[in-house]
Amino acid sequence: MNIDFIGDIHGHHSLLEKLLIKLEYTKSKGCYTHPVQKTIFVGDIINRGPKVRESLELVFNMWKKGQARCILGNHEINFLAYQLHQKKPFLAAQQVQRIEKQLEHTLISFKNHKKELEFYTDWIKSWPSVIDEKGYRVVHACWIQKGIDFFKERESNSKMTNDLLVKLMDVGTKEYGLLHSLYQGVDIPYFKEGDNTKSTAVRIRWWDSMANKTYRDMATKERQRIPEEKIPAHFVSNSYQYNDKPLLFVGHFCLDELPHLVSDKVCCLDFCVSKKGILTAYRYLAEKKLKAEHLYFVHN
Ligand SMILES: [Mn+2]
Repeated sequence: MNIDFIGDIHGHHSLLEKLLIKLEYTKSKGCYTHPVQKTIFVGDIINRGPKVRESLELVFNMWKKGQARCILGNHEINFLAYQLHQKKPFLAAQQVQRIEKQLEHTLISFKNHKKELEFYTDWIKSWPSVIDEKGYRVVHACWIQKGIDFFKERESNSKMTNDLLVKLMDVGTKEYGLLHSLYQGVDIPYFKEGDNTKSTAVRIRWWDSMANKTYRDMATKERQRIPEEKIPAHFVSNSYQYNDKPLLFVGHFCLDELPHLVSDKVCCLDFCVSKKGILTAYRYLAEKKLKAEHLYFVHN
């Protein structure tokens, strides 16, 4: 099946429309469709941007028509946890504070639309964490088999449960660790020169080999600020490098550069819509190896 994979939208509704038009979708009765392509959104539809409610509405209309599917991003997980917390408090005060800051634009967007907020909350709960098909896979940030298996089993009925949400937000549980890797990626600590008491974490381009690489080589962003220090051997041997498997589509990383392929097998679709106003898609035509000419993007 031919699919257009679309990166993190974060409430940038007009950029999403611009991208769909570039990909030759047509709008009829409020819904964008394509005669040949299906659409998969890689998570993080909400937060940050100016039109969260409109973005959800657009994606929902495509979903309802059978045109599109979505997976959950870290922002949707936090959103669902927050919505549950409103009914049955379970989050720590610090977590609430952090999530409320993230949700600022989403809550403004739904201020006078409480019923819609409930409706979309229920719908988002039905999104899976993972799509695993014959020729392609989709996860928000990182493919770690142990975590993938866990979420696939828990979501076999395709619905995020309140019980699982509570565990996912509970620092220290196995579920929390798995959530972090799948939805946030892989962070590797390093110690600043002359201070071996406090470590800083560098989020890495986990899909690459770490052999003979420095922290700066592997960092997902702000590379000039990351030391050119070699990554210690014990991290290298625990590599997450993704090779020789179905193509994998992720979002999340808010990469610094202009859209490009980060590897032959892994396609990151997040080149930071909220900071740079770039929204990215990949047109998959059942190829076995990613092709640079299948990347499409629009900007403000
Ligand atoms: Mn994300």
